[in-house]
Amino acid sequence: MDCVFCRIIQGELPAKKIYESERVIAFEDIQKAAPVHVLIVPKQHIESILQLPDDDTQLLAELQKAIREVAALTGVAESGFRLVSNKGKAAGQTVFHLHFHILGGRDLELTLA
Ligand code: IU
Repeated sequence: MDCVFCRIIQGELPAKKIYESERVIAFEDIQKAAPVHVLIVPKQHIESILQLPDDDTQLLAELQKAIREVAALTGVAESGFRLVSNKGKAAGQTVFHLHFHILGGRDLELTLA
């Protein structure tokens, strides 16, 4: 298996876990870009947001719940946070296993790109 997030999910590589449900895991980004920088990741290998099935309502609900729980657990639910998912190299995607960045804990720049 050459997917680094699949290896984290299998427990083969370490990560600081923040939250877990049946089909979703959230762990701290290894190279934090903000005081709070957590990745929300489906356990199933899905390459990007475009491969996320829109009829998998359980997974969609678990992802939404993970966003809410991680925001609460890390204290950014009130202070504010940014939610980002990069799709493709040109957008900066470096790990080709779908993930959502939650960034917060400081004032973020207003620019989106
Ligand atoms: P991107 O959107 O694909 O660029 O985000 C990948 C993120 O995964 C990036 O912020 C890395 O720091 C992070 N990461 C990680 O947390 N642990 C790892 O072992 C590897 C990358 I490789």
